[in-house]
Amino acid sequence: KSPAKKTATAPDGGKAFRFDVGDSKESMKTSILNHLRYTLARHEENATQDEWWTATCYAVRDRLLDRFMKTQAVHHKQKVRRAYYLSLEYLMGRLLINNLHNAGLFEQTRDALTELGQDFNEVADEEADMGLGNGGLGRLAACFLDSLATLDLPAVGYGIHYEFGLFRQKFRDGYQVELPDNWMDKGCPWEVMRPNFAQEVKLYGRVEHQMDDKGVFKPKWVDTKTVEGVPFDISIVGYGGETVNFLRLWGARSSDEFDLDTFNQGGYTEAVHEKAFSETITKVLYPNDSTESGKELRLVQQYFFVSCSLRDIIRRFEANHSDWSEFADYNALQLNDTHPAIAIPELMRLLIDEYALEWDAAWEITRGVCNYTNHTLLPEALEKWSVPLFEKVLPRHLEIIYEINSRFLQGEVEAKWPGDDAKKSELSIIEEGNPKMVRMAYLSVVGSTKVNGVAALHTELLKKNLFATFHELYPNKLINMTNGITPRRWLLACNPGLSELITKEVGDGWPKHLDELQAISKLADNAAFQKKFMDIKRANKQAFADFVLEDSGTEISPDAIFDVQIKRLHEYKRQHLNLLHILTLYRRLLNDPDYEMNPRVFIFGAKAAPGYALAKNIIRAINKVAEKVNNDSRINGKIKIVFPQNYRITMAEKMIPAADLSEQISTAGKEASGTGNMKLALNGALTIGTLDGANVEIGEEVGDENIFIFGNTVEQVEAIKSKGYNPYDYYNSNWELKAVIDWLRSDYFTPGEHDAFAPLCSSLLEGGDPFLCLADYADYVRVQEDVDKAFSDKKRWAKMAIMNTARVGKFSSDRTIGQYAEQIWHLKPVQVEA
Ligand code: B1N
Repeated sequence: KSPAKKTATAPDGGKAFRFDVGDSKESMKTSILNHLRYTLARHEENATQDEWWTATCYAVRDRLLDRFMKTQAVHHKQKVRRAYYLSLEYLMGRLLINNLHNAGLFEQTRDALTELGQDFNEVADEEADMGLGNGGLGRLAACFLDSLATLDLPAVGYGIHYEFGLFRQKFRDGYQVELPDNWMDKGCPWEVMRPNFAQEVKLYGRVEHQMDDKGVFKPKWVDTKTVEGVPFDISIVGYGGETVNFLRLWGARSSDEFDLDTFNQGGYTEAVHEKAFSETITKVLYPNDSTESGKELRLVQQYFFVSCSLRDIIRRFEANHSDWSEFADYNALQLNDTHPAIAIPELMRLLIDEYALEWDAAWEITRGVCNYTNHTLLPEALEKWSVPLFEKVLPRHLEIIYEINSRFLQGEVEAKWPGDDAKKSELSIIEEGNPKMVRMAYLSVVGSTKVNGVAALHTELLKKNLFATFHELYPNKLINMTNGITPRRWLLACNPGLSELITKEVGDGWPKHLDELQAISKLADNAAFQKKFMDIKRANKQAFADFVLEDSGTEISPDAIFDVQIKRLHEYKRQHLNLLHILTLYRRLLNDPDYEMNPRVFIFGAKAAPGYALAKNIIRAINKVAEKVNNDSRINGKIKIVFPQNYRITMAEKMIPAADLSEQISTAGKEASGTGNMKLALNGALTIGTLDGANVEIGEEVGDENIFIFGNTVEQVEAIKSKGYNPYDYYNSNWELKAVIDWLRSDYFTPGEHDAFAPLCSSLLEGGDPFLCLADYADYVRVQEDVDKAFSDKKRWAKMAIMNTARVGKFSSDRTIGQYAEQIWHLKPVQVEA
């Protein structure tokens, strides 16, 4: 839509009509009260706490929108090059406190609310997490948005406005139960709905090849269904800076045009049914982390948001440019895993079918702008769509993919390996079989300029295994971009005590330059600093203990080791190996009441995919062992297990500052990177981990003496497997291991209920222990004893913890995004002056 006809500008330039959007405490107070009254229609005397929260968010949003409009005007005027991050997931968590910190409004707003008679923390606690992601991949996207804005990079995030985010988790009799996450039930004051930027998307139908006036057959996609995508924009404010980028999330609604057709045929009920279908597209986030199920609705979701986003990007390009040959100069796309990989054939289709470009020109543009991040080597997580499903949902895209594939195989592959049919079938985007499958990872590699892994080891494994032959063909395409985390959320906001201490020592530059934390390493031996550092840790542990007591009635002592494993529940992450260690200690304590160990609290946070039976069985096992252990007076509270329900970003923000020990115990070669490992180390937790993912690089940074490494390496895992791994070899030769597995097999933890953990136990034995828990058990238990010894030496532990915080500056997502900007996007910062 074009702008409304211009009316005369107000004589004072419009100032008189503006809200007071000043940054002072008094301005904030006025804004909050105004929003209570004029947005929420409430008098401050009877406003509820969640209304205070809403009004506060609106007051903050006003200030962000001012800067947003300024930023976008500068970007538009300077015709900047932009990066577009396409992701099916954004795990944003709460926004209020982080927006306040980043915008420089924290103290004023806190004091304003206090003076208005409100408890600031309670008001902030009203906010529901924006849980539009599963785990690490979605949280990485959220950290990247924070860094992009902080580094003044012109960027837009695109995704889906799910009505329901990741399910809410409850435990009943130890079982995980899933409930809907109605995250918008109080509304979402951060977002701005922009119906004027709506887009239409076509799906289904069939392709006709019609002759044009020049006698050339042209494809025509007909009999399609149409769905409308409406954008919801969320401002993303960078730390301290003036740049405000945005996250644009598409919600689906039925298009009038489509409804009308059906109405006209008299099909009122059918029309309403179809309308409901349209709206299901963005109803719910698929709750799978690292497992793909090939569901039609998921493909529809992917195509829906990609098509809306590409049309939006093209609209923005056309506002400033008319020459398609410039498209790649102004736009860089990043595909967050293969979930948005349909962008490759969709951009080809738009350019060829709708903008009449030739294939070669379209391909040069498409491959020139697309880049792909791989996040996993797990075969079950590699997306493949069946050809018949593709043909049904996106028939024209299937044709284009076949064409891409045939040009790739007959062109590039034939040129490199002439006459080699084995190479062609190996690299083919279409996997032969019944049915044939479209390999989205291969499509992504072929259609991208750069492909990156997310940690050094992961990238090496991509080169050696999954993409080995592609790496031969395109030796410069595969690069590494080690993941990172935003220090604003994961230290400044979540750990105010430690932040304040660090700022006192090294100044206030560290949230933007995390390497400056190095400076505290010289204090690692200083007794006074150690005391301050560990006092803060203790206070954080006490705060978490208070939360646990209130949440579940379990009492835990802040003097114990807080041993934390927080991540999605998956066999490869090996929460069950952790459980075997717990059972080992429990057994030792029962056999020998004088068994010497520091008291430990084992803390878990994890959701299992609803259809992942074994993961759910592991959750129940942990919960049932917890019930027993926590109530066993014989062990004097030496072991406690807490597993709070509904782990999410907000809970991670409580757990991470309180952690002493960070469990990063995946089977070597399976965890692409991990990012929780970085958050925990930054907050002074020591890592016990395998040489997997980013653990390797954390070890390089903090030094061997400040990390607990155990277990088989990738090479050793390969060797064990190729010899023919037999878990019984370990089970039969380690009596303690045998005892704890047999214990779990008995009904000791579920009296009267037999075989409660049969799925777990048989996966470890008869099932062949696919993730080598038994092979790593003995070394894990041994290194856990080292941990216990180290903890007994308070000075040594404090020094190690300080060294962790001091030396993990590399893992700021600012470093990661700086590398993407330089090596992939060729993107320069754009200053938006105050
Ligand atoms: O991505 C994170 C990494 O730090 C983790 O190691 C990695 O496991 C995680 C399908 C995934 N890989 N793949 C997924 C998520 C949702 C889905 O539907 C796969 N998540 C990861 C960030 O790089």
